[in-house]
Amino acid sequence: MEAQFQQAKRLIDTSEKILLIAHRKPDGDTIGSCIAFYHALTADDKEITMACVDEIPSRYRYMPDSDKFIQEFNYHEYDLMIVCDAGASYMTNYHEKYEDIFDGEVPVINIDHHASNDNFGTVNIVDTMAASATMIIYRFLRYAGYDITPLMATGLLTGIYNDTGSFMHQNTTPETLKIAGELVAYGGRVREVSRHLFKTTPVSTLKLWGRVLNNLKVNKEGVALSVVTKRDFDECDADVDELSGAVDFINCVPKTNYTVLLHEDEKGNVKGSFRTRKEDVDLEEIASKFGGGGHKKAAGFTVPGKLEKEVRWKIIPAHDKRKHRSIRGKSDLRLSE
Ligand SMILES: [Mn+2]
Repeated sequence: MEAQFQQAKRLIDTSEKILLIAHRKPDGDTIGSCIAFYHALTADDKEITMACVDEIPSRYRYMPDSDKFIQEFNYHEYDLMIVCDAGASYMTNYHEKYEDIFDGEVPVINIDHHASNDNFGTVNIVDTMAASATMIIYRFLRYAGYDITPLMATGLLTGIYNDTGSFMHQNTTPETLKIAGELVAYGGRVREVSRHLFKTTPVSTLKLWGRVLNNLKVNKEGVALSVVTKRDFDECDADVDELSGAVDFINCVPKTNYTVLLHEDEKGNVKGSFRTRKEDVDLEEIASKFGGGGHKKAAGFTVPGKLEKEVRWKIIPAHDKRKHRSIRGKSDLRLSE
């Protein structure tokens, strides 16, 4: 990691205008990462812009300057781009808007912790053992000699809280707790982070989670499965972001192998999220059957289509050309009544 840190520091030191990029559907880790970098590099007299294709959800707006994210930019104007917490370049979604953005004209520092990361950067700081991208960024900022302010510490702590489910996921290690402790010592506001991330829930979200709980079943294969349809979202007046965390919440049924939450999104896709508490289940492998990916214990996929209930819930693919992603014939996701 030292060599990559050194290369990244050199790139930053020789750049004036730097663009920080969060991944699409931003979460506390990618936002906290950008905020920490923003404060560190602004204090270093750099001209910093933060960008994300999607709006920053209100629950993360407690972080100062979280309102400064822009959605569009001219990347040719920048000396350097730093992409935080994106498991692949397409996770930024900017490859659609700006086709050649990652072709190397502007150097890219890719800082991430997903096993799926394809090293799309000029410099790749990828540590799949890190619980959050902010843990790696914290190490980097310390290495590069930046002062950690309370605002930065709160952003970095947000990433750890977000990705460990407030220290409840398997990825919580002695190192995670050690860094979290150091961030608190730097003035990171634990109570503010946990209040916004885990103790603030609008009525629409509670209603939506009610649907998740109500639809939950365990099939013969020991799979806990729940579904949320477009209609559920409409009736609860909730949007897709509000489902975030629900799959972790239902991943608690005794004697199950893993948990699946299927939902329809507003773009005509079915998304699946997998979680397991078992050591001998590889969800990345299961998700890859549906063209998805992730980690061993947390994975997901997206297929164009909708959910339809016959006797069992199944995915109806939108186009036959995606035939190979059909889950017909595969029993894993079926929910026996
Ligand atoms: Mn992350």
